[in-house]
Amino acid sequence: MFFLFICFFIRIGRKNQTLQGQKLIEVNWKQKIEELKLEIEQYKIENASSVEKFRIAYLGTKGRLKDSMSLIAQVPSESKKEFGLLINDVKKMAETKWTETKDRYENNGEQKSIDFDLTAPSFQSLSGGHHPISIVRRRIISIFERIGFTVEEGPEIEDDWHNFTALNLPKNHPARDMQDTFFLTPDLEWMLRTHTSNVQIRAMERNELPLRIINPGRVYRNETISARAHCTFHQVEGLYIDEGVSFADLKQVIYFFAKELFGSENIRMRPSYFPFTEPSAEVDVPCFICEQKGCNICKYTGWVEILGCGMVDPAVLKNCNIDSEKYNGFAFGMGIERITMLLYQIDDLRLFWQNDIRFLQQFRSNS
Ligand code: 2NL
Repeated sequence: MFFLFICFFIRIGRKNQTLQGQKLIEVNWKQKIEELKLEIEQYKIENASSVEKFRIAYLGTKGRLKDSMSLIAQVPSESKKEFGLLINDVKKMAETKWTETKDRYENNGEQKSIDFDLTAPSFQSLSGGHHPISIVRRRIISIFERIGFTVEEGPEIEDDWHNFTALNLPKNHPARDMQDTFFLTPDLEWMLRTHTSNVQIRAMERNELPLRIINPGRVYRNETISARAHCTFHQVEGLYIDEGVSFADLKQVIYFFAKELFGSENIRMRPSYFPFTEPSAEVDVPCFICEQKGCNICKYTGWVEILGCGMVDPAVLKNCNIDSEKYNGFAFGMGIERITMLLYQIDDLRLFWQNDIRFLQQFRSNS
């Protein structure tokens, strides 16, 4: 009996011992977390480098918080939840302290010491601009659009029919010699177009009349490059086909164009020759380089040519299956380079191709 009594007391004692031990550990982990919390609160962050030091010390992979997590092994299971909540709070607190101080020091604090004049003028941004040929092409197009012409484009590689034959320039016709052509095939069937008239032939072949089109584009001629000539250049041609179109209509369109582009109707029309128009004319404007006193640009005539035009030859209409008894019309063509040179007083055509920024930037403000 006595033995049992003793045993009973020993058991109670042990139980008390373990209870006391558990309490000890509990106090221990709670205390550790409280200490860590206090430490974090009191940590002084005074510059950007201590922000990083703080992060490594407390939030890093080998930091104090990670370390404290391992305490969980010693925490009795009924307190594990409480432990989790507590350590999470401390972690959140450390993270807030870190992000807030990081923002403060990295965005403002340390930059104040950077030697930079905030009042200095900003760097000039480089704005692009259009090439002078594009500026003038767009101006020409917009003038004709205002009187009902629509833009149409076509191929730069063309066959004999659309570039020559349909335009009243049959094979072996001497007028073909006026245009030195880049042929692409030995049978001379394919070539780089020598003018944009090919687009107009293609438009007329569609037989949707009346027709009022403007055709800008790049054209090619086998010429030696000089200040006045280039093997690649740009044209704008126009075509108007309807019933009862007269030369007076052509003249009015040209007057309107001259007034809009050059600001004056003071133009001169001279009789001329083109294989595809009859009658034909060339249009001159007063030489504004020398103010008609005479210079080598106007070849001492006081006038410079800006375009060629005429009434479309009935043979051309027939080639496109248009009834030339019912329909007629006019056509005109101009070189964009030539007009640009006149408008901006440029004396060397090669400047358009050299892409020299000192030349191009003079046109920057224009659209
Ligand atoms: C010039 C002269 C011209 C035409 C082009 C044309 C087109 C067809 C029918 C008749 Cl489809 N004519 N185009 C007419 C007269 C002159 O260009 O000096 N160009 C730079």
